[in-house]
Amino acid sequence: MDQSRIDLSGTWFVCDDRNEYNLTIQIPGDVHSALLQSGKIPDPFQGEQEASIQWVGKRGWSLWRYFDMSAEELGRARRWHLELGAVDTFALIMVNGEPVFQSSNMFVPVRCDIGHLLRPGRNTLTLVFRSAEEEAEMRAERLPYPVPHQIYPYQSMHRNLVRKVQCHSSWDWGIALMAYGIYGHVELRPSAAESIVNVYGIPRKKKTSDRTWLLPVCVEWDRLDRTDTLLPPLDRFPESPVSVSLINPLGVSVDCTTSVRMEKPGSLILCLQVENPHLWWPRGYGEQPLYQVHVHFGDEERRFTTAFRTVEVIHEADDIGKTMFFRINGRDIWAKGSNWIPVDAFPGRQTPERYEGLLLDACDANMNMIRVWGGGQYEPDLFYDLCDRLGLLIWQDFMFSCSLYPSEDWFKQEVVLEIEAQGKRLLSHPSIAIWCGNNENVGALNWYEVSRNNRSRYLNDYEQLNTGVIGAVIQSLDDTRVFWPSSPAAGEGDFSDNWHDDTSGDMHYWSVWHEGKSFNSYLDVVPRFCSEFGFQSFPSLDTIRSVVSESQLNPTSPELEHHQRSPRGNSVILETISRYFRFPFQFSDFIYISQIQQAVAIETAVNYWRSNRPVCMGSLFWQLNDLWPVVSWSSIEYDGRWKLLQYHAKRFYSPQNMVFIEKEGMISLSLINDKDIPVSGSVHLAARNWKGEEIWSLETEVLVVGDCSREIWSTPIKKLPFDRVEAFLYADFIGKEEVERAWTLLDAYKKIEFLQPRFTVVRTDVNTYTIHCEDAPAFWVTLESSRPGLQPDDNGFFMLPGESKQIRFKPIRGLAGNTMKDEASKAIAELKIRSIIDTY
Ligand code: BMA
Repeated sequence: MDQSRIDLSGTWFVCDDRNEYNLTIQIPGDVHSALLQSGKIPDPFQGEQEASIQWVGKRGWSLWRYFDMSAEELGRARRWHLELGAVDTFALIMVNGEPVFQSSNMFVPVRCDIGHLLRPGRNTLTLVFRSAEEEAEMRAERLPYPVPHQIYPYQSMHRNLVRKVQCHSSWDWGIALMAYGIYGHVELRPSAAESIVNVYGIPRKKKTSDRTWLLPVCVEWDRLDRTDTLLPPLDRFPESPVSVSLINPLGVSVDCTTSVRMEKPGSLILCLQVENPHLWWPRGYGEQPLYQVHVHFGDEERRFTTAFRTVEVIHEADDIGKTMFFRINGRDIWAKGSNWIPVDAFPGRQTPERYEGLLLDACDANMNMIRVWGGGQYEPDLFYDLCDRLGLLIWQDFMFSCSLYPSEDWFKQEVVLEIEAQGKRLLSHPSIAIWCGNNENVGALNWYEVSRNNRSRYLNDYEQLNTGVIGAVIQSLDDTRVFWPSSPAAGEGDFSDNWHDDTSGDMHYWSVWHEGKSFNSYLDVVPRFCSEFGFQSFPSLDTIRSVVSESQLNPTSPELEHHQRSPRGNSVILETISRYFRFPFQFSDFIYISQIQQAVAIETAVNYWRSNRPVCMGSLFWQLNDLWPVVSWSSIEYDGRWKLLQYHAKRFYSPQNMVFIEKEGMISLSLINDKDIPVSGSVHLAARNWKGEEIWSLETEVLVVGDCSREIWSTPIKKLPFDRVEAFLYADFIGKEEVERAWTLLDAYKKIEFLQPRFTVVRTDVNTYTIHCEDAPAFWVTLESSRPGLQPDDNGFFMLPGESKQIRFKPIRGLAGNTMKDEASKAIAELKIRSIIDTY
């Protein structure tokens, strides 16, 4: 932080409006965390205690702190701006008892001049919060007609009427925790009479040249005398009041020509012309060189980071419908990733370590895109900085989800400020590939009786807000990216059902989970881009034990059922297990099978859709993370532990792999190549029986060019010289490239008489083991260590008899990151190893 700023984070005071609770609170942070830390509320994650904390969201809370300023310090600046990253949500901000600002949208950062109220000596900054829940109720009463939203068992009502993280009010994987707090930066910034408010810009390639780029840097400032709204005429500045330098990834200033365009009073654009910059690529496609822009305005300096790349969303008519895929620097990208929800239900626990941990985990699983889902939050700068650095593309929703929204003026005004603020904050990030209006709000038009009965009224409201405000504002700020109307959507101006129609745009394919269809029905569709599809599993026994009592270790116990928020969730999991697997009677086996099942479901979809490149060009499964310990669709548990799905994702998203597809009586093998170099070599394709004896095989030569998927073998299943239930198939690639092995079972798993493999486990280093498999092939080999905080670097894998594999246990990233740092050096006392036969 710049030396002259005064940091106001740290210990504050908090009390409720009945004066029953008086305590300290860490800011940035939230009231629930403070109450929990001082023992005033029970842990809402535990058992069914969520109910007993709901009162917190219904009260008003005041947060305050004192800070001292000397006369000398005060005299240093004409103005002092109070800057708060996010105020959640309705707070009257007061300085020394005088009101200065009323916040009403947590997505609009606060910046207000409080200089005139500061005095030498002690100053008091107070935020008087009123209940967002009550405000929402009041707004609902004032509406001319109802504006419904989705409702879950624990629910804070009318969340769609307040601009606050929508899932604070609960979700089908989320606890109801209506947070209050101050997040992000909390500081007092000395400002000159004129000072910078915003700097931002994203490079674009000059149309007439291959090597020349333009980087328009927008600089906005305000001035002391707010009544003097007119900027002095341009000739007052013989030269621009602003200067800009561009620093390349090596830290060297880049020579570039600059032109200046005055925009309107208080803003100008400095356009840099840059020759032949290093290009930024998504991970797996190239490097991520980042450039720094330094803006000087008087004595003030502001910086931002950006990069040079082009991004296109190719949405063109073809024989099927209309494509949807991302083209970066002219290269078509197969987007592999997942959906992101807020890191924690307690905003105060959304630490940098956890952001970094989750994003590195996404990278480790070969993802190249993350969708910031519209029911959550615009993430802090750190998230976007990390994505820029790691080459993770971002699908950025605006924060509207699963609901209808009002389109009255007061609401639209709040939204205009929000989109302007977030657009300017985020648009310089090269990782953001698309702006998307909302999550599933088109579908929501059909979810409620009122909107079904009066579709045109609600559709009109939807359009006014979505296209008329959200789209219009972001497009006025950023003409380099597409504004995609909604997810899912067939395209602009289309309000049809993209849950079932796979011909155009992005699809949410939920028929397997929500409609109970078989895993095979993932093969009934070839989405052009699947931005959501998911299947739930139970988290690990350690995670479950951390929130339910020992007597409740059963999927349908009251405490564990409370941690299942999808109304039919457990029924779907249990019913699906009984369709595919032998029913596990041990609780730990049940968890294990539920995770295999989830991994198989998502893998079935991804394998098929990747093999259908270029018709399908992306899959983002639902969902990467959890914000409390819960049964959900996530691939990573609340504490950062990987479920089997995340390990499978590492394999099914690997840049070069082979996949078996069984469809309409045929079995085929495809090789997928997302790299730009050809894969050539041979493939050993074989069938083995349950003892592991090879009973059939063939060798075939393959050549698959870059950015391509090709079927390399196929046959009617009936023509295989063995019965489905007798053997399984696997394929190994022999050649220079590292292509993942493929394997598949040919019958419902429950019909198969697996045999017991014999494992020998040898410790080769502190927590590194060599696992050797004998006697029989082993399916979904899974290791569990007695040391919480450590997890294996591979899991849920397949082994042939005679094969060995080295596994290293590493500290779980993120939540456990800091506390568990030295875990890796402590030896694991007990190592459990299992494969599917152990559940028989
Ligand atoms: C999707 C999401 C979420 C939801 C998930 C599971 O469609 O957009 O709203 O949590 O399904 O039902």
